[in-house]
Order: sequence, then C-alpha cells, then structure tokens
Amino acid sequence: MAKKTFYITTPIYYASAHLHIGHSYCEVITDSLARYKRERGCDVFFLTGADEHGQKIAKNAENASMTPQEFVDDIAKTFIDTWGRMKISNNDFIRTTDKRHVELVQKVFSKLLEQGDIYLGKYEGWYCTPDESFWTDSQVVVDENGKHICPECGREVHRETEEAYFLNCKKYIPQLLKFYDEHPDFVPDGKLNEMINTFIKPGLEDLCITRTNFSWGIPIKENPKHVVYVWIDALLNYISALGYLSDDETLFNKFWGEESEVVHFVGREINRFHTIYWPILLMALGLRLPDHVYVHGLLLTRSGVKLSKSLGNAPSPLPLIERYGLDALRYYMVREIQVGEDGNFTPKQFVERINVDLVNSYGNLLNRSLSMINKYFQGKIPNYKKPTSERILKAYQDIELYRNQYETHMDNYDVTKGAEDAINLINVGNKLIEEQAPWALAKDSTKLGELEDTMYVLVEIIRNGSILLRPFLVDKSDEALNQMNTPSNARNYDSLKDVTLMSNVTIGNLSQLFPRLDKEKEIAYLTELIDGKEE
Ligand code: ME8
Repeated sequence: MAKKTFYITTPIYYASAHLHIGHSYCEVITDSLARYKRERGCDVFFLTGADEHGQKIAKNAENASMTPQEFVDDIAKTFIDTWGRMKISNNDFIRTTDKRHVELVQKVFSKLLEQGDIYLGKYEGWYCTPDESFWTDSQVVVDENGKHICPECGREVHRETEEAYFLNCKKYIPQLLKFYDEHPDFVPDGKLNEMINTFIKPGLEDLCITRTNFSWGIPIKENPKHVVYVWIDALLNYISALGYLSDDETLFNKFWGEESEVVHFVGREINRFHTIYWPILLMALGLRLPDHVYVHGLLLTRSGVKLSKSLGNAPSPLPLIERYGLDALRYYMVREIQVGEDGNFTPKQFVERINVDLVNSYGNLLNRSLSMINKYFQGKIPNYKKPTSERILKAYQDIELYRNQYETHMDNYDVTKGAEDAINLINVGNKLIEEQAPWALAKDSTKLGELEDTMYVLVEIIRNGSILLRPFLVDKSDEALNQMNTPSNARNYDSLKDVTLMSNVTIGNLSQLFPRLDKEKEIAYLTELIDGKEE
C-alpha cells in the first residue's frame, strides 16, 4: 500500500541561463507524478526551484554587467514564468538566495562543525568551473595534448589549492553501504552500481565543502571568508524548503517524516551528488534518507549529443508550446522516451507521436463516439445496463485491466508505461467501434440494446482514459470530459469504480481535441528549430 504523504522534488536548476526542454522534461515527469498522487488522494508536496550561487553564476552576472543578485532575480523570474506556462503544479519554489535557505545552510554547517563532521584542512586538486565540481588526480582525464579534462563534461579543469573545510565522508561509508544493502530500491534500475564502483570502491575522499576564491555563496558564520560549496548549499534545498531547523517545522515533520514517501528526481549526470553526498549529509544530521533517488535519462540531439545550457544546443519549451499546445509537448515528453533511459529528441518522432496517439487515437475516439451518440440517441448517453455481449463485457474488463496496470506503473514512477496504458485503453475503444460497427447495429431495430451498450462502454472508456491521461494532458483531458458533459461526481479518480455515473447524461458540444499536424511542414519547422541550435 502506497504511503499517503508524498514528497517529490526536481533538481534546482542553475540560474545561470534560461531553461530549455531538458529541464522541462524533468519538470513534466515530476509534475505528472505529483498530479497522479493527488488524484489518488495523497497529500503531496512538490518542490522545484533555482540554484543561484557559485562561481559560474558570478561570472555570468559580471558579463551581463549586473550584480549576482540582480542576475539571479531576473533568471528566477523566467523559471517561475516558464513553469507557470507549463502548468507545473509545484507547491513551492525554493531559491538558494532565500533567507530561509541561507539560514538553514548556516545552521547545518555550524551543527556539523560542532559535532566534528566538518573540519578545517587544505584543499589541493582540480576544479571544473562550468560543473562546479572538484576532482582528484585519479579522476581527471588527461587528453592527447596533456590537458586535464573533467571526467563528467569533458572540459578543461584547473588546479586549485586553498584552506578549506571538509565533510568527513569516510566515517559514513560503512553506514552508507549498509543502507544501500538494506534498500535495494533506493536507486531504481541498478543505477547505483556505477556510483559504488566508480566512486566508493576506489576510496571516497572527504569532500571539500567551502571556497575562498570567490564570494558569491553562503558565508559560514564561523569564518565568513569561506562560502559553502555550491553543491552542499544546493542539496540542502530539499529540507530548507520544508522549514527544517526553522521556527516552524510542521511541513518538515510531515513530508520528511518516516511515514512520508520521499523521492528525488535527478538527471543521470547528478546521480553522484544525490546518492553519495546527500545521504552522507543526512546521516550526519541524523535524518532519514529519501525512499528513492530516481535517475531519469537525458534528452539528446538527433546526433546523440546531450541538450544542454552550456553547449547552447537546446531549444526553449516556449515556442513548442506556442505552436503545438502545452499538452502535446507534455505528452510527447512522458510517452516517447522511456523514463529512465536517454532518448533523442527528433522532429519525426515528435510529429508522429502526436498524430498517432493524440489525434488518431484519443481525439478520434472522442469525436466518433460523441457524433454517434448525437446521431443515434439525440445527444443523450443511454442508460447503463449490465452487458450481455461477450465483446462489451470484455471491454469493461479491459478498462479494469488497463487501470490496474496504469496504477502499478505510476506507483513505480513509470510515466511512460502509464501513458501507454491510458492510450492502449483508448485504443480498446477504437477497436470496439470497428468490431461492433454501430452504424450497422443502428439499422437493425432488434440490436438497439447492443447499440446502447456499445455507446455506453465507449463513454466509459473515454471517461477512464481521460482521467488516466489527466496528469499528462492537463487541459485536454478535462476538455474531453467537458464535451461529454461529465457530471462532477464522475470526474475524480475514485469515481471510476462506479460504471453507472454517465447514464442519461446529455452530452455537450463537440470540437476537435487535437489538430492533425502536417507531417512535412512540422518536421521542417522542428528541424530548423533544433538544428539551428546544434553546433
Ligand atoms: O545540475 N535532458 O542544475 P542544471 C533531460 N543546479 N534532462 C535534463 C537535460 C537534458 N538534456 N539537461 C538538463 C544542476 N536536464 C544543479 C542541480 S540539485 C540539488 C542541483 C535536467 O541546471 C536534469 O534533471 O544543470 C538534470 O539533472 C538537471 O536538469 C540539471 O540542471
């Protein structure tokens, strides 16, 4: 039985530049899950935000002739605006420059310093400024020109030496390994093995967690020339937003309590921070660990390069929403690429996915079914009767089958399979129309009962399909329910168990749910949009 309280987070994206479809991808997945859990009656807290400190942001602000604070204020506004336009249903938006966050980070630092988990030492090693990451000698790659290269992003790193504070990671390794052992689903799909083999087995060093060579960060109270390393600062957002160590810890106790289901969604390039350092920090603080760190895959260009802010090859989601509608983009994101795996963002697949699933399957089923109700029953849905025909009986069974599968998939965060279940159910309706040929039944007065049953089960399929699709299609599902004039007591998830609720409802006005995309024209448009960005 799933837990009743659900806390889901996205990474907080760097406020160094504008958002692109890669960030939107993670938002849409997490938003769909948050919406699904709410549909199922869970108390949900869904968090996203902005990561606003660090050297890279200070540099970008300088280039824009702004103070870092002015710079991040501007960028954070665009984040909030974009998520508003994508109807992201986050409960809060945390900024690492928020007073509540700054205070929490300072308190955590003091607490860990006092208990001896943080100590003062000397840092010497490699630093990758674009990634804000430290690397040891054994981790950096030396290229053919003798340059030292960041093992994560492939850019050049530079040498740094300075006095710094360290987090005592070594001490927590046994506890961490024990935790991994006891919680095999902490990081689903075996994505922890690589972390253990690459970072823990060779011997995890203590982590350098303060910097003195720049000032755009959270200064520590005990020694203000040090600012907190941006990753430690950032990870703490997940608990600062809930009010941990503040005057009011109500949200924290509720959503970080043992009873709550806690899941962080992150892209695979930041797996390491969330599955090694974040657990260590939490252990040092004596707090529970998340139930899952779900590592989603990345959107790649057609040629397989990661879409990224620093490579400048990723389009904003806004022109896509403008042209295709929000739901088309959201649907494509959850459905086309299996969540958890990398996938190429390609114009052809984008256009086909929308035409096949949304136009041909969903839109058509709605349109054909309601047109027939208009034609054969003057717009009034027949009364529900227990079906006698095998085929209709089977259709009701399919509704339950797909709904159950959908729940299993969604409870396992598999939005791709969840969306597929919903569309498969819709296709049960399309197939039934072909098999039952209502136009033929309508010509035979002895088949009136069967015609009624056929129309009724089609309505039920659309109602179920729409409610299952609603976490993804945040506008169009309700639009479909409106076209059927679905009463309010038949619109929530629990109501799906009662098959009688649509009896005798007079349907509303029909309109096309999704316009068919002109394949050639849209492929050309998208190719230009994406390739224009590809280096
Ligand atoms: O790493 N495909 O921020 P960030 C899919 N501030 N998802 C993508 C993507 C792509 N091509 N590109 C980015 C940071 N993402 C830190 C996080 S959390 C405490 C701090 C998504 O702006 C994906 O979720 O680089 C990835 O992990 C995140 O954006 C990185 O965003």
